[in-house]
Amino acid sequence: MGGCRLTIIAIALALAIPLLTAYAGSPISLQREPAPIRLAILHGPVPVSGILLYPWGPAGTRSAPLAVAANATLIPVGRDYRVTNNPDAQNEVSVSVNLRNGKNLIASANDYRGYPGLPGDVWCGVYSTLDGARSWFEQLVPRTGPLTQVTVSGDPSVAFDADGNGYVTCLGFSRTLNDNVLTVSRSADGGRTWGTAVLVEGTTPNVFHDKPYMAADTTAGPTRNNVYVTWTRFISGAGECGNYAAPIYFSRSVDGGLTFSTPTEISSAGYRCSQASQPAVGPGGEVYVSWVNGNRVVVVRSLDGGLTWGPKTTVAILDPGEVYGGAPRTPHFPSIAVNPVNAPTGNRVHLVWADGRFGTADILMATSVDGAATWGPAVRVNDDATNAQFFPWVAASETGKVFVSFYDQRDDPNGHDLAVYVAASVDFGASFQRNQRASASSFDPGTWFIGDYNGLAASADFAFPVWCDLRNGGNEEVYIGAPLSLVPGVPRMMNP
Ligand SMILES: [Ca+2]
Ligand SMILES: [Ca+2]
Ligand SMILES: [Ca+2]
Repeated sequence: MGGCRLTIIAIALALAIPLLTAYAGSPISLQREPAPIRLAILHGPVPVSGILLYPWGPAGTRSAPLAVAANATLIPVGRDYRVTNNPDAQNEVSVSVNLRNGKNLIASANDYRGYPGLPGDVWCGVYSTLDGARSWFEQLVPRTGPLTQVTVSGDPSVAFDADGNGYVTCLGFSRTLNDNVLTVSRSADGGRTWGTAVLVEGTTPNVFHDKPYMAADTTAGPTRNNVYVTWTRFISGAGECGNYAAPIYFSRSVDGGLTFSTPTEISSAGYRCSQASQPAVGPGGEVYVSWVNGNRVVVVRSLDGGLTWGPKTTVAILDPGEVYGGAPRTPHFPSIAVNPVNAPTGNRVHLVWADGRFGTADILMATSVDGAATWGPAVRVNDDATNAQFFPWVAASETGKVFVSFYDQRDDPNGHDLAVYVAASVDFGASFQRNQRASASSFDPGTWFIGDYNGLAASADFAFPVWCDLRNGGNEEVYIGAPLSLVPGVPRMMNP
């Protein structure tokens, strides 16, 4: 078991750090991810189309939800939209929906078009829509503030706060120097224009910051509009992972992204071989963070906006299975969502991950009914028993619906090509309706790097899954599934 765990950790490190390189002079020597680009095509600056009038109401109001009849769920079925349209690759997608305008979403990805005029091969891409995902405005996170120090950036994630301000994290570094900055930029116009990047953590000797993720507090309580960022610090030298340590760090902004707090560690002894953290906020402003420590899925909670943290709880010991034998790689990152609507017996916290315990990789979900103190049994979300499912994400909407999205090989007779499916629950995760396909076509991932995860946002009765797609002749693009048709609820218990 020990040897197995070490192997898993080693794989997690090598696989989960896409944007790292062994920069000269650094004691950290980490594998650079296989860049999927064939040609570095530089292009002119992305135009910004002027000032946008706010399509939503005054601060503090929310749009009328795009809801349909009670007990019916509208989720994408075979209708998707192209978010990016660029010959270079995009992958590792994040998405968030504006609670004050359900047709305004922002998405982000590693965007291998690179920043105009720089030798770097990848930059944080950020995309916005105002028409419910039909059309998208593509741009790169402006190279401002601390990002001017670096030539490469990636691992972006996005969030909207309660007032409709958008945020994007961006991890900047250099392939040849020891520059390494973690930043957040803010947009007050739905993602069309972005302010100056603000530093969360800068270059630190012997440390590489990796895989940030973010969440914003959209509650009406005292922590409303707090912005939370978590990430992994890979620290070279002796540590719990042999010759390095990988603790999880946390920072927050309480002033709308103008400043961020001094980063603090939220892992501890026994939890410093970690990766893939994700913060989430509960209806009372509770802050949860999930991550994977070796093959252990862990959650920690704060009840004071991230100042202090309770004990770690173990959700599950995942059974990882490599779907493609490493090409493309399929790490097993968990995802967390807290239902903003309480079930009749209390709040629900959901964790999903890909797991091989039932044979082929499946999407499992565990739910906590006591604020992540204890966890219920793992429930299989996918209703296909013979093919592989992986790269899950979970989101819960302000009407209490729970959605899970994932890659799925079920539509390929050879069990190889990938489609995207969504599972929806209208009973706080106790059961799921039959899975609905969200992608219009399957694609062959070949040996490309398809990222380490996809994303999902939920709004009222709608799910917006985003993913990396290779249907366009080997041109990786970001796609999104968006609402199309009414699907009557078909309750179905999915306990395997
Ligand atoms: Ca990454
Ligand atoms: Ca399966
Ligand atoms: Ca592309």
